[in-house]
Amino acid sequence: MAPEILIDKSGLTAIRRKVEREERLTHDDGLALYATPHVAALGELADVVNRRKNGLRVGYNVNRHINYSNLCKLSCMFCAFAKKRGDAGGYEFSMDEIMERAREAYEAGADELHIVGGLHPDHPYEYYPRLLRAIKSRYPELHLKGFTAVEIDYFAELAGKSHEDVLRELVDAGLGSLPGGGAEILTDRVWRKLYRDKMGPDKWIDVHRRAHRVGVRSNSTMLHGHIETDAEKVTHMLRIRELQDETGGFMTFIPLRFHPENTPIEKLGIVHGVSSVREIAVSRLLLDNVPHIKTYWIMTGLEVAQICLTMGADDIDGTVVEEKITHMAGATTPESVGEEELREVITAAGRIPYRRDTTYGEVPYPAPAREPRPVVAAG
Ligand code: V47
Repeated sequence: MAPEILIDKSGLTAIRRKVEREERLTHDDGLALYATPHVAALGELADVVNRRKNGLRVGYNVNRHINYSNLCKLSCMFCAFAKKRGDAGGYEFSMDEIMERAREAYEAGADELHIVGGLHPDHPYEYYPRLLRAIKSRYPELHLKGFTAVEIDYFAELAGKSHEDVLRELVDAGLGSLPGGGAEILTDRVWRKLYRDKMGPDKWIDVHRRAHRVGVRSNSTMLHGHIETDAEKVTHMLRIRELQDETGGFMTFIPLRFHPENTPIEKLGIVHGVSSVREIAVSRLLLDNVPHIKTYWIMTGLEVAQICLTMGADDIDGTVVEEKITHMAGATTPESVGEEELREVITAAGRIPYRRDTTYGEVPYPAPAREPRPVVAAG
């Protein structure tokens, strides 16, 4: 036995060799990455891969989330956001309220709106292209990253159209890309236990495949810290890697830290910060074909997100401004952070901040001031 194997306390020597040779990691390697108690060694290895891909640059964007309504036909076990009509805490923004948020974002210099909501019980399909068109015609500067695969599938059902036709119509109305939500854990066991009335793993993958084929790029996520096993997380990531080999359409992967408060599985509690670091490092090592790994500070806190930047992540999401999905589930982070603070967090981690657009193009910093545009009533 080689001497270094004898002192391989982290269990990572064989994987380190593969990383040096830029060899693809296997499912078993993924299990070893989860098994090692040496998170610092794991993070160092992920940082090697990240620097190879992205150097020292870390992206952030100036964005705003618009969660247009939390009325939802589904009842997922991990969700505190969804409400039925008449429930306390249920809400839906009017078109004018949405336009007011778009105006604020535009005037604050944002480059992106992140638009997602529940599966609304009453809106007809036509509501969604109308919403995009209203925003995009007034604020063409804003990239509209909107609607998870779950919403796209619902719209196709409402419209009686194919996913491709719905995606093309939404792009025509102003859609720029799809966010990565709704993936949860892409295994049938977790699907059956936690989100069985929502689209399953095969369909989530298929909607993204179809989006990529019609030229719509997307993100990918993984909800961790509930009932999933390490093996299921590895399977989840390898499914994303497989689709990426086929289409190349994913821009980034984002581990999402489960927040349990006000959910039916509240008693599970919340995972510690070190889990967020591990998910970043493991995903950077396994997802060799996904260009970016994002630490979503809303769910980890800025302090843990900063550490993630030294252990595999090259993106910290954005300014966000208003966030409901995690905050209704007990998040204690602020809902908003300033651009300057994001740059400071990145710089203090020894990295070079760059302001990016949704598709990872560089945006000039500081951005030129924008002229206010008067609000007109939306149709
Ligand atoms: O789809 C739901 C998850 C997702 C909880 O693409 C929860 O750039 C934690 O996808 N605790 C929405 N998570 C968020 C999302 C996202 C966020 C930021 C950036 C991007 C991107 C995508 O949040 C949902 C679901 O997977 N979620 N409930 C909860 N209690």
